Amino acid sequence: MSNTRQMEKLDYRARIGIRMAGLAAIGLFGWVSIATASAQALAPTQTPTVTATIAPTTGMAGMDMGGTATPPSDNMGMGQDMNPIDPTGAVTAPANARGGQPLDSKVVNGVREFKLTVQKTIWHLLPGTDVVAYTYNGTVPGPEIRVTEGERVRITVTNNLSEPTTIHWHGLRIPNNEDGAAGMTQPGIKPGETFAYEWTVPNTPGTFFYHTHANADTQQTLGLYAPLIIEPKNPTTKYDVEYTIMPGEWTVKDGKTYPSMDMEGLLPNYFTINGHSFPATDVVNVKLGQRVLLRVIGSGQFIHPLHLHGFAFKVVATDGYPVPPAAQLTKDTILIGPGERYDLEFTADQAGTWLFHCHILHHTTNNGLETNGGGGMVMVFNVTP
Ligand SMILES: [Cu+2]
Repeated sequence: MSNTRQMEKLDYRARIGIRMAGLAAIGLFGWVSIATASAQALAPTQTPTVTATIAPTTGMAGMDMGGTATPPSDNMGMGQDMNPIDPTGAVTAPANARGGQPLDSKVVNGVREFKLTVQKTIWHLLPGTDVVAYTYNGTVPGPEIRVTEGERVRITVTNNLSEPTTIHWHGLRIPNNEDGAAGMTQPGIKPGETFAYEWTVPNTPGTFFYHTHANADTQQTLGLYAPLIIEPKNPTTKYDVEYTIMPGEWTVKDGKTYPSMDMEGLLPNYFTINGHSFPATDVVNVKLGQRVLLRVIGSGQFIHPLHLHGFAFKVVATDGYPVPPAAQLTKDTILIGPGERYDLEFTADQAGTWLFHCHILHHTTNNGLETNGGGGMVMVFNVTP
């Protein structure tokens, strides 16, 4: 009997009890860690002798980054490294590099093989604004892995970062030991090491993605995410244009890159679609009357209400699974949260320069400013006769 089944058999009160116990454990652990860090901050050159008497009366005060351009350089005991990302060893991406491009593969003895290298990369959000990114094969997002249901695949990952990493195959129903959860299903892939994942593509054609599952709050926000598309063995639907959208958020201060997070001091000031901010985002050319499939993947750490000008779309799949026709909503704005996927279908029945953008309007600026009618999470569908 699986753990899940066992959990289902427990009554509600028992489950709440377990949760409370878990929270208490986390709370205790957090208190100990804060107290230790405070002692170290008070006496950095001495061995703290009376750690237990230092109470965490204002545990978050040290985290108040409001208005300061440079976060403090120490860890503050919160588990979050507040240092900027060290650019040492980063490879500079070509000026025209684009993320999410199809990854080459070859079939060896019946197994489709892909190769990924994880590395630090100087990545160009837009001309004049660079970040220190973590990348798969040098791009943000990483390259698209496109496979067909039922085939056997092997993905060989070489870690050129200075910290361990893993890859999680988000949404895929595959064996647990291939799940890529660092410290749970495998140790992190150490710097300089190579690790191979191998699994059979599940019979769930649709939109998925892959991303780091080690130190993920830093590694994923810095760019370690990429599309994973499962093609059906026998396709029934044909689209004229297909485009995948992966939001990202970036925190850049004084030219330094910090991992963007939903917390004071690390809130983002640059926003990307597929690794670029408007006006450097893609322009997708569509012919009048063509059918378009947009695959929206919640690769970022923030929610984004994405709005399409000029058209309404149908939500034809959610989280990689088809929506029955009778349940397909017609919308022009879709709220994408971290980890979610939506497949959106529309027919381009009107020519024009149509915007697709986040409707949290700070997200359509570059560090608070608009350029050429927008910024950040803005892109254009150019529909011509
Ligand atoms: Cu947004």
